[in-house]
Amino acid sequence: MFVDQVKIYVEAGDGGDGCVSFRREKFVPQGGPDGGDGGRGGNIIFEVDPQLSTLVDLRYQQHYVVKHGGHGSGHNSSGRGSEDRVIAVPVGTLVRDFKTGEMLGDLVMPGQRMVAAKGGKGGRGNSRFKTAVRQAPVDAEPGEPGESRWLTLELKLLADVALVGFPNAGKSSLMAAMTRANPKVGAYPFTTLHPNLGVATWHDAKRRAFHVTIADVPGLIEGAHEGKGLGIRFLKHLERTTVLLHLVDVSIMAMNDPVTDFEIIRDEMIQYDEKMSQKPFFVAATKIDIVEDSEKLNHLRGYCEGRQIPFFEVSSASAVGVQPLIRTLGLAVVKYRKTQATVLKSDADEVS
Ligand SMILES: Nc1nc2c(ncn2[C@@H]2O[C@H](COP(=O)(O)OP(=O)(O)OP(=O)(O)O)[C@@H](O)[C@H]2O)c(=O)[nH]1
Ligand SMILES: [Mg+2]
Repeated sequence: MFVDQVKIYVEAGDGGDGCVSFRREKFVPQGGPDGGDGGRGGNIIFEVDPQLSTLVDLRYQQHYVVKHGGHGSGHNSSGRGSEDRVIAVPVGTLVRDFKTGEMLGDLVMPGQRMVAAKGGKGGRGNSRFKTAVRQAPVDAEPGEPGESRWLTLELKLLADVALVGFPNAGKSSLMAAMTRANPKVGAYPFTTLHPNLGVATWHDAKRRAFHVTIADVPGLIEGAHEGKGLGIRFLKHLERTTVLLHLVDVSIMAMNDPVTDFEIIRDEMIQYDEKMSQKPFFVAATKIDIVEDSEKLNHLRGYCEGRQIPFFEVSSASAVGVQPLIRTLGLAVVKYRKTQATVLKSDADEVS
């Protein structure tokens, strides 16, 4: 099951209480204070696990509570700290405070961690309160309470390339041809009900391997931005992809004019979010192994050439055109990553 929004409760451990105790030994009259400190309460931590692609595990478990740190005891023994609880989340998880809506974190890098609720410090035992003039303090601190709150987690996929198009355009088939992913393919609309992720690999002239993450998004239809079909729910996953690859069926299976198909999808995305118009995008004509007369293909090619839109022809069935497409997408993504790195660097320069 694909789940991209959950609400969870996190409660970190309270710190253990400090202890009030005095040394009692047969030949040591009036032994001083020896109450130990409480242990710290464990934190609740989110950690990005690149293997995950949904928040489904958090749908089934909603409450995360860490137990308190151990209390201090006599003989100056400190309480044990309680262990942190680590919750694995997928790449692209946004964390918000449920009550205030405040954005607390954006977890984008594999292995990245964020403290979701901080454990309380242990209280000090009475041996810490001894001074020259107070030889027998009877005070000790209680442990600090651990942080607790309700959080909303929202997944917005972070893929380099998203495959977009009408149902049946051939998105999942191309995904299967480009990556090791094995999405469901079917000769009926809306075979794909949630986004799938896969990784395509290509090599540059020096045989260095590059990886490009690809998202196969459920088919869009006219009115998607208003919720038609599978609608808006999945359009949000396109917000954070770098490159959009429009797939347009030009084969004998296609019902409509390919240029109209392309324009409808492009329009839907821009109506959903104006920023989509700024993303680099490519067009690929699909299923070219079953093109009978080339009218549709030529029409789409002419349209793209006239507008300087990078245009490709592919067949997932025969793998024609797939490798050059991966390479071009890869180069576009690498170029984008470089500009991002420069942007980040110039930000850093400004700060320093
Ligand atoms: N001959 C041929 N058939 C293809 C090719 N690509 C896809 N098809 C067929 O087209 C139909 C739809 O393919 P899918 O890959 O499921 O299309 P989709 O865009 O993922 O569809 P939805 O998930 O419903 O949006 C299936 O019957 C595929 O077998 C191709 O390159 N050549
Ligand atoms: Mg599909």
